[in-house]
Amino acid sequence: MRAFTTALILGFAGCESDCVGVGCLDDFGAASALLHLGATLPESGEFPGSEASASVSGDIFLGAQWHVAIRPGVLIVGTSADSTVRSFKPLIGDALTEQQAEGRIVGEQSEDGFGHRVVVIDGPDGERDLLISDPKKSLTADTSHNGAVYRFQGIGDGWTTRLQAKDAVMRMSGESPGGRLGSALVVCPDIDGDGLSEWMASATRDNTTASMAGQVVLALSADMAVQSDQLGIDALDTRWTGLDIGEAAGSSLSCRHDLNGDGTPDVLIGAPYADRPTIEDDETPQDAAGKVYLIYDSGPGTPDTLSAAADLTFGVGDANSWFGWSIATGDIDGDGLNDLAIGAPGAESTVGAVHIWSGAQIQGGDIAAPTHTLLGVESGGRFGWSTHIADINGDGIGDLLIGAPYVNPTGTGATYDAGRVSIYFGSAVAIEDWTETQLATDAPLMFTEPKQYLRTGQRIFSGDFDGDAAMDLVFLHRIQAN
Ligand SMILES: [Ca+2]
Ligand SMILES: [Ca+2]
Ligand SMILES: [Ca+2]
Ligand SMILES: [Ca+2]
Repeated sequence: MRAFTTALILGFAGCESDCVGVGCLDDFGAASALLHLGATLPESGEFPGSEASASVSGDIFLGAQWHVAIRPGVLIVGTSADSTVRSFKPLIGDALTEQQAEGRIVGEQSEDGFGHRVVVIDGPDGERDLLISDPKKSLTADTSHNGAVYRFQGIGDGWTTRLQAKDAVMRMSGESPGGRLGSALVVCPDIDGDGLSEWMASATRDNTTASMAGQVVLALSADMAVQSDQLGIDALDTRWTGLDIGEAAGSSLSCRHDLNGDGTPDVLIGAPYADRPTIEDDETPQDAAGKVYLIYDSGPGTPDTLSAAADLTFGVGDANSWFGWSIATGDIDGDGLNDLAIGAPGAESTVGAVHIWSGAQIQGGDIAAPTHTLLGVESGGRFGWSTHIADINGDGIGDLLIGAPYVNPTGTGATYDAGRVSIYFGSAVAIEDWTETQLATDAPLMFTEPKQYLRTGQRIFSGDFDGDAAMDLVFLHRIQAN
């Protein structure tokens, strides 16, 4: 079956560009989302990125910046370039094109960026709802790019009709022009205690406290229940702003897991462009060293700055590390405590690094140095661009996936920006006792294919497509525009 699907997928992307190497990005302006069932993954070795259980590919109108949600038998794909979200129902072996979408939702205006993020959330009625962000939403002509988040009822497991943005049961808009609410969007398990999930969104260019400092709102289910269906972010009290000019707080968000052991999920907010003193030089802030804020008590609150609200602030590395570009949580050493991995793709002159804090160390409170650090290999590879934790082999322990989408495995133009995903299977070994496996290429399993501009690892999505214990993956690749 695998050989068959590989032939299909390679057949689709088979037309070769005349352009080779640096400067050919425009030739690869389309995208393909490749589904890999967890149960089909090998335990070790190198696995070509193009081998897939199923795929969805688009043309240049859909652009290359897709966002994907995985549900049982369903892939939901947001393509902000054409301001559309599509629902697909691929069978194993299928290589679908965008024309084969069963359902669609189109944004309010074609120049919007509707579909920038798509995430599924449990609805109050037991159905699953769909949240869609549009950071380029402009409310009026003179308030451009406030951004917005929409909620659609009951279609989180797919749909078969054509819907419009106005069919949403809720639209929340950003507070400041140019702030771009919906730059990131995630769902949190219940925090406020009513049994319903929350969601969290960022406006990374928000100017409320300082220019481009960013703002994050936590939309608690209890608060949302008393709001109108058209509201602004300022209707909600649980939100935080960056304090420093240009820190872009909310570039990454996470609220999936409890880190301090009180049973309530905790909030992590990345600000990769934040300036921060390094350990070596504790006086002078280093440009874009990056920070991650951890907030434990994120229940109903009042608007505050992140610096004041954070219980812990993480930061490792020098100027331009972009620490906090990516964040993942989960128990990767099987001790029952959730662990934290933070990507710094700019570290070591864009080689990139991922720093890991064990749950035990976080609960101890001394987080100045990480428990363990994994390093990229190639200059410019940007290891840590994506960081993801999901149990893909179904053994009950979280597995760590790290993308380095700008890796060039041969150093020639033909493999420029081919990219790589390094996969570290979680094991019942304490993180501080991990062996010297510190380089991206020491990972037991790697996904890579030597093909220019594929950018394997630029975005990693997980979810349960086939309903077994192992989580399934979707990797997003750039492909040639046709
Ligand atoms: Ca709740
Ligand atoms: Ca907690
Ligand atoms: Ca752990
Ligand atoms: Ca596992």
